[in-house]
Amino acid sequence: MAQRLEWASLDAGARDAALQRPVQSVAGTTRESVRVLIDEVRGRGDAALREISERFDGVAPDSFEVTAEEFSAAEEAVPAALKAAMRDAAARIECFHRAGMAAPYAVETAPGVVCERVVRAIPRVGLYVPAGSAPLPSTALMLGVPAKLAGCREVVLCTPPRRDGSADPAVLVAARMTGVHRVFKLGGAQAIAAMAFGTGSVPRCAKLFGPGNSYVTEAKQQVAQAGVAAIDMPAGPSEVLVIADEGADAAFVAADLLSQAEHGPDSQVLLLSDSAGLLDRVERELEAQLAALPRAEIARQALSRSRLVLTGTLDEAFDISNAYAPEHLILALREPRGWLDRVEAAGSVFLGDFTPEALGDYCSGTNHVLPTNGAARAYSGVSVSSFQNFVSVQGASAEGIAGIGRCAVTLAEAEGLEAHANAVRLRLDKAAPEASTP
Ligand code: HSO
Ligand code: ZN
Repeated sequence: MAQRLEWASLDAGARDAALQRPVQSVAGTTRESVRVLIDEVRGRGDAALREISERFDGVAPDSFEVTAEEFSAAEEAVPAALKAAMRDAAARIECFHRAGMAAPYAVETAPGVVCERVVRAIPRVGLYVPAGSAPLPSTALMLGVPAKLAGCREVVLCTPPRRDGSADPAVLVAARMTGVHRVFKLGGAQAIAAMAFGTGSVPRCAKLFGPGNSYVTEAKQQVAQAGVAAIDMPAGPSEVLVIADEGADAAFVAADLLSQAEHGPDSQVLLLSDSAGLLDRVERELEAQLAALPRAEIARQALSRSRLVLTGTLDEAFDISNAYAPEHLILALREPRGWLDRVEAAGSVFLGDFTPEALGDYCSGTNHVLPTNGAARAYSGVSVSSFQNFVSVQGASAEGIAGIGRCAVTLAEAEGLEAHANAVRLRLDKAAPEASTP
């Protein structure tokens, strides 16, 4: 079960160790086999995809692309209640993401000089929706909704085929609901390679999004490093950090820790509290609730590497959390909003006893594709702007260059870049002869 620690009794080394994520280093063999897979797909396209899918998924479909008939069958197969919940969630995700969209703007920085920023959708993007130990239709919503709001011309989605060669029907329904244009039954590193390089059947995408296992993550990293496709963010196993006070509900806290732990054996779970009593109660609750979980084995493995830490104060807990920069941060505190200013780095924050992470995972409206492995120090979760580029624009009139041209000439001369200076002087001669010489 979880490891109990008392922060005050740990030296610097032990504190570092307590905040260590478990082995992040990708085995050299994984790196090498991903490199080989990518090379095969780049070199031989669909033929390689067929062989690799046969090898890893046990199916080699003639066509990877999901057909209109398959979409219709999926609509039939998914229960009405699930479809309604997906529509409901999609509407709230859209509501929140629309409100955060960047607007173009223009400023006159000097008389006759106008600078603007315009927003352009990335024309073709690739989404990856995993289906490993659990298919995740919610991830299709989290990626599909902002892609659509951004206005991407073509949204491509890859999701692994099941043994019988079909795709998960709920993932297909979610994809269609958000207006994804083309879905391919492809998984793993081969799906990433296909979207990055393009094959006969899969179109080449400029940016790739979404979570996945270590092969998918490594493949995204490799295509990004090679400059072939951009990626949303570096990814690792999912993680949650809970800061709880004496008044927190131990059953709620334990349930939140377990909902993270059931994602996978490598999930990260941390609980910080200034109350030893609360930590005791949560420990008992974890045992009790774990027994009833279908994925208890997975959760138990994750919990074995998790930590319940007693801090001197809540303030100290925030210092620890900021150093760790968790993907999810739950504030099981009496005045959660009052502590928000203390949060420096986190993917997504959950305020108070009635905001479990599971709400954000599915349907509060925020995105669940978030920075892991400490990336929250410098990366943000997926939003509409993840699917857009911002292009700056400037226009100067004759009056404009007359006013600011000298500034450019002085800087150009200081840098010894005479052609730069000349490009400005020539205009100044025409626009404002009196301003062209100092
Ligand atoms: N907690 C996961 C997202 C998810 N949970 C999907 C359930 N389904 C990573 O943020
Ligand atoms: Zn989750």
